Parts: sequence; C-alpha cells; structure tokens
Amino acid sequence: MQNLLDSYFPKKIKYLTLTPDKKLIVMSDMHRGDGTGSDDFAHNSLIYKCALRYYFDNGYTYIELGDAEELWENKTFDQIYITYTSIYDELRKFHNCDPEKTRYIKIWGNHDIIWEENEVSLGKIFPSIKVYEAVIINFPSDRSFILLLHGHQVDPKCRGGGAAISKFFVRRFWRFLQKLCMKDPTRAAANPGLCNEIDEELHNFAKSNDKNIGVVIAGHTHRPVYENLSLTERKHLQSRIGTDSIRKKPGTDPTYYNTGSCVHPHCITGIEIVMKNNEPSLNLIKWAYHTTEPKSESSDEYTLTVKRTLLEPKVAG
Ligand SMILES: [Mn+2]
Repeated sequence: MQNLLDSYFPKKIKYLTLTPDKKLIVMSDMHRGDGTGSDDFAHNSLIYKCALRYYFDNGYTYIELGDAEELWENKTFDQIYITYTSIYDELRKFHNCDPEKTRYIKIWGNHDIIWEENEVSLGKIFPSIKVYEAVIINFPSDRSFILLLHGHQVDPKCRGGGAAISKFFVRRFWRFLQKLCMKDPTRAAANPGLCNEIDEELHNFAKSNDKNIGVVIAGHTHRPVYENLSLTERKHLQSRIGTDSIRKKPGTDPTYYNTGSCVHPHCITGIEIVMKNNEPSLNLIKWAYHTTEPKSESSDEYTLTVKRTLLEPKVAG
C-alpha cells in the first residue's frame, strides 16, 4: 500500500550537508501564542529562552520543525510577536539573510502553515527569511538521508480540507473552552491512538521509500520518540511495566524519531544531532526547571535553575 507521505511528499525543501563541525538542535510545537490563558507555551517560555541561549552560545544551528506560532487560535502574528519580542530577539541571533550562513531554519506545520505563502511578512523580523516544508540532511560520506518535517502531512485531519474544518473549530470555539482549562480535542497530542497512527505512518516511510531516506524526524504528535520508541514504550520493553494502550514493540529501530514539543506541562523536549566518528549521532533531550539542594542542612533556601537532561540514549553508569 502506498504511504501517505508518498502522496504528500514536501515540495519546498532545504538541503543541508552535515559536516563534522556542524551541530543541530531540532525542536517543534512551541505554539507561541498571545500570553493569555489559552497560550500553551507561556509557562515554558523561560525554559525555552535558556535553551536557545545555550544552543546559540555552543554553535548549534536551530531547526524549528513547525507549529512554532499558534495561528489557528490567533488571527495575526502581531500579537504573538508583541508577547514574545525577547524570544524573537534570541531567534534573530541565529538568523542570517544569507541562506548558506543562517543558523535558523524554519519549517511550517499545520498551525503556522500561513508561512507557506506569507514568509514575506515574517521578513520584517527575519530579513529575507525562507520558510520550508522540510529539511533533507545529506552527508559527505555516502549514506542515506535524514528527512525532517512537521508530520501533519500524514494526518488527514490536519492537511487540506480537514485542516480548514479543524482550524475553524479551534479559532471559533476552542480558545474560549481552553481558557476554561479544556484540552484541545483536535490535537494528535491528546489522543494516544492517533499518535500511534502518525508515528507508524512516518516510521513505515522511513523503512521503505524510493528517495534514499533512511531516517525521519518529525514533530506534530507532541510525544517524543527515540529509535521508534516513545518513553513509555521503551519502559515497557525494558521492564514490562505499562498500561494496556501502550504499544508493545519488539525493539528499537533507529529510523524514526519525534522531537516531542515545547508545551509539555513541565518541560520542553528536542533532538540534538552531532557528528561522531563521521556518523550522525542523535540525542533526545529535555530542558526543565531543577532545584539544587540547600548549601547546609539548616538552610531553607533551594535554588531554582533551568537544566538540560539527556533522555536518550541512556548513558551507562
Ligand atoms: Mn502540528
């Protein structure tokens, strides 16, 4: 059977060669909003800002893998920019109007698909910026490519006509319900079954396609995946602990990864890509608040910090 991604394969693609000196950080699904109760990003904005600073200072190129701006709930980008001007200032540091030199690579998702035809208006913040549907990473050595895309391409509800209906629902009703703390029912993130279907479709494409793509990295589901296992699937594989709905998988497969999101309740997740011994090496990481123990037993003062943690691969010891 034909894979959905064969029919909806991205057309506007940024090609990138990964050389030993290059480091990439891939994050998706910030859903940056207007700072009100319906803005899922607000509570993580400081964590995200610290992560951006770390990646800028350490020479990474930042790939923003879609749904960076929440433009289903918000009619215009202006309010989002006004709310997060200091974050856009951090992002602007990565940007260079020369596409060969820029360290900010922006991909559209279904919630910010407006950039597909409207990148010119984003150019006021990021001069001459290009927004793409996907990135393909190739290597100086002869090996298969890595495809990075948002992932809504394989979610029928979130592309074409389905997307128009979902967007209408979200803009008209959802943001008001969300202010009353309801969860968005159109999001793959709210539905483990739908997450599984999207992951499976993207994984199948990575395993078998005629484009020499050996690895797919996506976002959209808000659920981090490393080597084709979500964190709960991996836990079940290792310890047999887990609820009934968790997929029982026979093992890892280093062909499919998902960045997760920047709207988790207490953290943001992403995937770092670096070259090690001439091979790409992928880390699933999280950034979260962290407390440091008081200096003495009698002290009642804990220090709150923002910290990067490696989730996968597990390091021995
Ligand atoms: Mn999405």
